[in-house]
Amino acid sequence: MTERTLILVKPDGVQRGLSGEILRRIEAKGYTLVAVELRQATPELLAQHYEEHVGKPFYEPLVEFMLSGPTLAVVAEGERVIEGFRSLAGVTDPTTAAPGTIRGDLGRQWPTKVLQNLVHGSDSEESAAREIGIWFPAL
Ligand code: IDP
Ligand code: MG
Repeated sequence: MTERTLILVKPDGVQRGLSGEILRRIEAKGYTLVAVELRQATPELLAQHYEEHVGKPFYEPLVEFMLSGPTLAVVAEGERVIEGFRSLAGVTDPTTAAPGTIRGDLGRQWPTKVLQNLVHGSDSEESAAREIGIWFPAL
């Protein structure tokens, strides 16, 4: 079934000039870009986006990190793209993410309280619908 997912190139990826490389990998895999927009997040938007993490020990540093610069918000479409992009991204911790993945090839641990891991990808159909609604209400 063709589906859509919400992908973010987080501020570390945009600041490091990796937006193009990350979009290239999404397109090279065969997914279609539906929307791409450079946005500055706000605390309100992040509280919605990271609803499930509010109150966790890494939540405050996560918000501070996500406010540190612009984010590239992307909607991509394709067969099983939700699962497929999570696979392209690699596991959450960039130190242990497999080589060949975005986080594994391009990310590493920095001396901060939050894992700066370049990208976000929706983790389920429900999350994708909710997150696309937050970042791209017109879609
Ligand atoms: P995901 O991005 O791989 O889905 P989540 O568990 O949803 O990972 O966490 C959201 C984001 O919060 C992560 O991408 C990472 O930036 C940060 N994060 C998650 N767990 C930790 C942690 O244990 N320490 C520091 N930062 C974390
Ligand atoms: Mg997540």
